[in-house]
Amino acid sequence: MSGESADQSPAKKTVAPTAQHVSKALLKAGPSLYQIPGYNREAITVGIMHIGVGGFHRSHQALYIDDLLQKHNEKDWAICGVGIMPQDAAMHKALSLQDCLYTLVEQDNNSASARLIGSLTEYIFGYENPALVFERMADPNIKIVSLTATEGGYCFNQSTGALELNHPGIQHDLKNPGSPRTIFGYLAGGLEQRRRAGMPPFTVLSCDNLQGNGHVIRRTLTAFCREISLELARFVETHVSFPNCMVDRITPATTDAQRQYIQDHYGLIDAYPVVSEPFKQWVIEDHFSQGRPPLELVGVQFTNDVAPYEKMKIRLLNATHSAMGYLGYLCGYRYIYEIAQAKEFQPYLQKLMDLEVTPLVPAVPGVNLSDYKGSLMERFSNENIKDQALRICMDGSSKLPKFILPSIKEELERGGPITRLTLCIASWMRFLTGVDEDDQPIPIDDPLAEKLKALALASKTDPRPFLAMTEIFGDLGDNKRFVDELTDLLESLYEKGARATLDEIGSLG
Ligand code: CS2
Repeated sequence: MSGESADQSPAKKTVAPTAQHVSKALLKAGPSLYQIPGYNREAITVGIMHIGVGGFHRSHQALYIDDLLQKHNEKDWAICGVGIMPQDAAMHKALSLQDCLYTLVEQDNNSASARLIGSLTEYIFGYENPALVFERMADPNIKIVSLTATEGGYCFNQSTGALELNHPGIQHDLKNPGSPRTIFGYLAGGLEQRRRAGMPPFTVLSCDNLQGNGHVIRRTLTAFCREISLELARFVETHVSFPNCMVDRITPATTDAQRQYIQDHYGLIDAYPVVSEPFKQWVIEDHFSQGRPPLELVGVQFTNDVAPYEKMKIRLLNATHSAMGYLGYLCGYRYIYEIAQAKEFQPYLQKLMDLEVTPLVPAVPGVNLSDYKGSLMERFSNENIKDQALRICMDGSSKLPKFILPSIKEELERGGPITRLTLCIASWMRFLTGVDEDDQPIPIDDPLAEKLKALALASKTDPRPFLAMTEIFGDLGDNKRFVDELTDLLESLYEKGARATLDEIGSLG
């Protein structure tokens, strides 16, 4: 990652012991500069299978479960991690060598703490060994299959909400049920085994940033199962619980600089550590047909309706992230903290949240929205986690239809302001041309990268060809007010540049 620095100050420099590889052998030595699991990992049972073990799962859900094991002796909820993508090979290798242990460093502006997390006790590389995933899914002790499949992993049409049956991954899974490539093939296969065996199904818990993530996976999975058998679809619709939940913890992609920092400061050689901010939040709807871990003991909030929490988080945190990512990158910044701290960005971001998003967010029980937005700006400004602008800019084709476009639509319906939200779309389109204002290449990381780039280049200051992607924009391309505002902002970005456009929009009342 360009611009990486091995110095992850401000943690005080400590003299670490001779560095050792992370593995269960370290647990015998007891705590050191870092904490270790204080429970017997041999005596705990897997109760959760998690598909999509990346940085976020390991800084969030796996930590909550580790806390339960650590402080409340809850022995039934260890996690079996599953990777289903070819790129999960690196995680598989690291966790196999490390007895599934890894280092989590929580870092704020004044302190850092490291801990070896032990709640993940198995990891299966489903991409190479799908049969083993199915075998484990038939274990009656596994009561929950949770997911972090990214916003794009749910394969639905952004404007209709329906499962994209023509998606290559979905087509593959329907034709090759024994070796799936998507969450759908795994979930359907696992649930079908249980149905045939007369076993109760596991709960499916989506932990992705989608409004109504439980509703989304229920709808899309049922549609997928309908292609296999009506009995299975009916079983899924009637017997499987799909709680909605809101998840939150900013977790940058793991870098070599972090690996070095952990080795230098804690004496740990970890192939796949994770560094995150100290803040974490999880709000879940409480319907789990097969029971659940008592997560309320470790700070998780249970509620009957998670919708207001999700809307607040996705429309404020994730949307502001996107607004910072594209425009910030075009202005030459590479880290989110630099953008959040930049004086010229603050009025833009504040007004985006206050004027264009806050009016759409319903009252959230126990939350003061001004305080919430203040805490977001503080979290974004945390310079020690070095969250990458390019991490935020990944997969815009599936993130922006969830984070930004719904707010534009709702504002258009109520005749409210959209300029600042629309600047995020304009910046994305400018970003997608693949070349910045200094003629340097911009890396585009999106499954639709080629198509997006071609259309962004064909559009330039006339957004109509780009907006014709109705699978992303729905009918927004027919809205004259939106198209006019987007055209003006694109003209400004191309003619005056990113910084001048930011100044102009930031100074609007
Ligand atoms: C980010 C999220 O991917 C993104 O664009 O906004 O990963 C964000 O960091 C998390 O949702 C924070 O909980």
